[in-house]
Amino acid sequence: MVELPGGTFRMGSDRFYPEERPVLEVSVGAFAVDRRPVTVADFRRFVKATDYMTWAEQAPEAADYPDAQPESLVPGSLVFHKTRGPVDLRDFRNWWRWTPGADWRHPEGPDSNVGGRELHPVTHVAYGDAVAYAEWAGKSLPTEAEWEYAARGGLDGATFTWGDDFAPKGRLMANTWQGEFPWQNLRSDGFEGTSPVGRFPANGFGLFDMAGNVWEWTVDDFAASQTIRSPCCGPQFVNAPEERFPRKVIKGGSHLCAPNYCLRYRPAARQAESVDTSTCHIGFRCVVRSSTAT
Ligand SMILES: [Cu+2]
Repeated sequence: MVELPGGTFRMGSDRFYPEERPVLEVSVGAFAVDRRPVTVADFRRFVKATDYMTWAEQAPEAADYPDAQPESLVPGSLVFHKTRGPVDLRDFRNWWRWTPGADWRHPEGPDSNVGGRELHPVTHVAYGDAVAYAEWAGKSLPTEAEWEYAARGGLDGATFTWGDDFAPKGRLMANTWQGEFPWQNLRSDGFEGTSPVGRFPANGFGLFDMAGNVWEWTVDDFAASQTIRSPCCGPQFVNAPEERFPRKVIKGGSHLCAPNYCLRYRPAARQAESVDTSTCHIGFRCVVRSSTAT
């Protein structure tokens, strides 16, 4: 982990999506943060030690999903599928598929596995799975402010975690989507899906993958007052007031974020995700708050 002193910074951005506004001055206390997202190997150690079963590995309760078809009340998770050509970007069902048998060990479904991906971020973890891991590790999940403060790496107000230029000297600094989402992945960064953690340059605080690769869970509830006019590459379940599961803020963007659709590989970017949702592009990292001032 990396120890960060507390500090005050400008959180949010007024240059991109409405849910990032307004820019506010925010202070955070001292804390330590994982240098990298939690990997498949890390998560495997946790599961071995505790026999933990993730949300995706358990059948959803019918009572929680009154509108669901019985055949969809089976263990599973959301998997991204590249389309054959351009599609209506307003309907995420064009590229997200509820996939029975998809889970952290089977990221593309029951016939897939994580062979060769032990050092990739763990995916298909719902919010409760991330909390359970953090508790086991003696850590916590970050608040949104802690996460954004860490992601900015000391560059106050910069667009990206590394500065204002997306590709300084032509170098790609994070695992994002190049090409036209969701059908053309040019792989200019070398990866179509997730990438091993730490493959791209660290930010000013020595933290890896604070942009792109996978979205990361935070403990903050997504403020109900904020409207979402620009749905992300992610499944954007805007729950009704009687929602059964609260929505949390996720941060950082993912390997699915593309400029033509979702320019969210930025520290200010944020999305709402229902706590019961797991996907192939959401993971997490942990923090430890300093309990006493010295
Ligand atoms: Cu996105």
